[in-house]
Amino acid sequence: MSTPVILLLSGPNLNLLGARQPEIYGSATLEDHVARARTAASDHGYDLEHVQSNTEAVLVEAIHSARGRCAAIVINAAAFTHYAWALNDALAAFDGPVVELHLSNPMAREGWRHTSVVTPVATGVIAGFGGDGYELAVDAAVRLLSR
Ligand code: CA2
Repeated sequence: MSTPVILLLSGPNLNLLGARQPEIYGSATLEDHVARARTAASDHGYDLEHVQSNTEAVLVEAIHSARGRCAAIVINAAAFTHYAWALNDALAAFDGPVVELHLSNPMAREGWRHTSVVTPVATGVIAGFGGDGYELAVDAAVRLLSR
């Protein structure tokens, strides 16, 4: 049997992590976070696929391609979190657990970040734990899958 896959999705500008705004998002790069998530997945017997895009359509296509193929999705949709309803529709058509992830705690920030179009179709949310959130989100997905 093939190794089950967790899909990690990263939204716009997360490719800039480590280069700007370390006071909010930390100094680690996205590659550092993905490596931590991959190790956490591997520790539980899962492969981790990662897709980062600054384009909403690419993320929608990645969610479609996960249907029937990936066990769970972990998604940090970045600013798309707050308005990209096409992500909501695509995630609603995915059968497995969906863990919404944020480095910061959007609810403790500006008002426009308090709306998430991902939360209504997420199984749960990990937010505000910085880079640790990548391990926590993968662990949460694995726990949900073992229920
Ligand atoms: O806290 C998170 O993980 C966010 O998803 C990050 C998004 C933000 O829009 C969400 O409200 C919360 C922003 C990611 C952009 O990251 C940058 C990194 C370096 C320089 C500029 C932006």
